[in-house]
Amino acid sequence: MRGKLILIEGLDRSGKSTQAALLNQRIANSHLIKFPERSTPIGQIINKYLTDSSYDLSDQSAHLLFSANRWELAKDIISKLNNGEFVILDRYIYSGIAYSLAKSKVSNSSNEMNDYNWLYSPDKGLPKPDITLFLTLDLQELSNRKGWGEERYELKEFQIQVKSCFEKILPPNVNIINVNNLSIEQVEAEISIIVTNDLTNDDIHYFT
Ligand code: FDM
Ligand code: MG
Repeated sequence: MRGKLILIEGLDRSGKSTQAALLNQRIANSHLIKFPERSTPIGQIINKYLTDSSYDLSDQSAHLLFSANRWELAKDIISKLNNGEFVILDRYIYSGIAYSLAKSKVSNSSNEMNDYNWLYSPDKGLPKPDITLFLTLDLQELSNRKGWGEERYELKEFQIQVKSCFEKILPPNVNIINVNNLSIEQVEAEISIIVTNDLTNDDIHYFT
């Protein structure tokens, strides 16, 4: 039996990485992959872009690099799944589309960055998660959360755009969890129910 591909997407400060790590601990035989994966050749460029504000890339280049970073790991993900291992993803293509789209809303950027099909097409062919969860926060709570960091995109105003872009682009079968008033344990329990209810066995799916 192949392993399952489980994606946890979410707003910054929603507890996404905490939940991805907890789920990874709970499932025997699973691997956690966080995107961007900063250690690869392309990941190193992305890391520089995110952490060094003087290192500028065109918006299109940055977008394509995030997708290329997923392609760097695609083979590895597929082979793990075929080996019966689970793979938990912390961010994936929906972050790719939502953040780029959000950029186009805050600056007068080019047509491509505002074009869903253009943004989506480099990810076509990547393995598609069996289960996608999206952790969201109310706008008010998003504004109240502390801990915005130093990296590119870690600005409250930009995050509000990101939320609205995620809401536009997420497909209907995504499991949305509003974490506003929930403890870490409560979110963990909700995720656990969704994941265990959804373990049918079929072939790996791909984005088309
Ligand atoms: N990000 C992440 C993107 O802009 N596009 C992508 O495809 C992905 C995967 O990178 F601001 C952004 C989202 C976030 C930044 O992510 C770094 P982490 O989760 O904070 O490391
Ligand atoms: Mg971050």
